[in-house]
Amino acid sequence: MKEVWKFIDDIHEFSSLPPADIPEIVFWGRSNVGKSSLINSLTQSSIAKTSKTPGRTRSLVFFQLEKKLRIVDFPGYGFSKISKKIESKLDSLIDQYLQKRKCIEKLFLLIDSNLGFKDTDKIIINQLDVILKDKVIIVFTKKDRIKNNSDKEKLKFYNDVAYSKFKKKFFNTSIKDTNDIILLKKFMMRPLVQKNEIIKSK
Ligand SMILES: Nc1nc2c(ncn2[C@@H]2O[C@H](COP(=O)(O)OP(=O)(O)OP(=O)(O)O)[C@@H](O)[C@H]2O)c(=O)[nH]1
Ligand SMILES: [Mg+2]
Repeated sequence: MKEVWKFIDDIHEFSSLPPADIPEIVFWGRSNVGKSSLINSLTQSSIAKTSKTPGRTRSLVFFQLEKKLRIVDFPGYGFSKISKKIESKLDSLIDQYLQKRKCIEKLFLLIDSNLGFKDTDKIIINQLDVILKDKVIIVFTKKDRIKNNSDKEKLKFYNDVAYSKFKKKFFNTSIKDTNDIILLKKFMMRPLVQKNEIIKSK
C-alpha cells in the first residue's frame, strides 16, 4: 500500500511546534542544495515546495506519515537575500529546535556533490556533532550533474572528508536515481522497521 505523507504545519515560533511524540528526520544544508526536492523524492510526492532560486523554504515545515514518522524541511543557510531581522529570528528558532527537541531521530545534512564542504557547512557540522552526534548523516546531492573524471575524483575526496574527518555516515544521491532514493529511504525508515521487529519478537 502506498504511504501517505501529509503536510502538518509551517512553523515560525518555537512555541508552535507540534508535540514531540513522533520521531523526526531533519533535512538541512545550504540554500538550493536540494532539501525539498529530496523530501519529495523520498515521499514520492510533491508536498515540499522547491525552487530554482535559493531561499524558498523560510520556516520549519513539518510533514507526517500517519502517527509514525515526521520529516522537517529546514530553511537553507548561506542565502543572503533575506532581511537580517527574519534571518536572526530563523536562526534562533533553528537553534532552539536543535538544542531542545527530544524527538530528533536523524539529521540529514545535505552537501552539493559539485561544491563540497563550504566554511559554513564545516562550522555547522562541528556544532551539530556536539548536540546530535551520530544522528547526523551527510547526504551528497545532485550526483547526476557530475560529468567528468575530475568531478568524480572531487566527490571521492568529499566522501573521504565526510567519513575520515567528520566521522559521518554518508550517501551519494540524485533525485533522478531511483536506487539512491530507495537506499536512503530504507535507512530513513529503519527506526520504524526496528520498532516492528521488537513488537513481533515479544
Ligand atoms: N540535477 C539535479 N537537480 C536537483 C537535484 N535535487 C534538487 N535539484 C534542483 O535544485 C534546485 C533547488 O532545489 P530545492 O529542493 O528547492 O532546494 P532547497 O535546498 O530546498 O532550497 P531552499 O529551500 O532555498 O533552501 C531545484 O531547481 C531542483 O530541481 C538533483 O538531484 N539533481
Ligand atoms: Mg527548500
